[in-house]
Amino acid sequence: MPCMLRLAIQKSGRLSEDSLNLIRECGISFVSSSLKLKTESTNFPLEILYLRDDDIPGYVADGVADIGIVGENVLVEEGKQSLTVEKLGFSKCRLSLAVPKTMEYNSIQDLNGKNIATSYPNLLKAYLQEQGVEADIHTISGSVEIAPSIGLAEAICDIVSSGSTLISNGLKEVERVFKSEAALIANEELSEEKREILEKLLFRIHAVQRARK
Ligand code: PRT
Ligand code: ZN
Repeated sequence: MPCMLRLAIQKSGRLSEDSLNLIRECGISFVSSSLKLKTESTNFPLEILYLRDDDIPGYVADGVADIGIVGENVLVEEGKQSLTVEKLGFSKCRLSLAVPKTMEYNSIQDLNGKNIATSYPNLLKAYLQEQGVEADIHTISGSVEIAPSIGLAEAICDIVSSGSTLISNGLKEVERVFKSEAALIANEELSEEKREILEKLLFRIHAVQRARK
């Protein structure tokens, strides 16, 4: 069997369409179906695996997939930033701290002793430490924006892009913790053959990026 590079992308979510478009714009053809978990390109030695975004860094680190496309927020939260090959320029967003719009807020020190809900405890912890703030981090996996209104937390730390979700939940953005975009990641011990395929893929990605500018 010819050597193939295995790419992990998000199955369905905010990264999926732009990830697939990038591969297609590289001239790589494949048939994708929402029911399939795996597909092979018909004109390039690439196999695509469709996964939950949170699983992508781990799969690439373990070599189950050779390369992947994932948000830097997930990558750094999982402590896998060393896998980064390069940033891809889409799915831009930020991880921000937000408080109820009625709360008086002057500086990050106002969060001392507060209870903060987030799905990104590691990124938040590092930021608070750097700022010299001691707060209680409450980790929840979703619907973080409603935590203050149901009395679960006094502040939140969540992904923001337009800011409209915060506004519609009566919150205001007060600090930017982390800036994120999609990144291409790779296993650190690729075989010579796979490394050569990755180089070819990168060559095409760079051409696509130049053409987009
Ligand atoms: O099912 P799976 O686990 O694969 O997906 P997921 O639900 O965990 O992730 P998904 O698809 O929501 O996001 C994938 C990645 O897209 C994230 O990890 C980020 O890198 C990036 N991204 C870009 C965003 C956003 N923009 C974004 N706006 N991720 C989430 N949001 C959410 C945010 O959590 C909040 O609920 O959108 C809301 C805020 O949006 P605004 O525009 O109202 O500010
Ligand atoms: Zn996820």
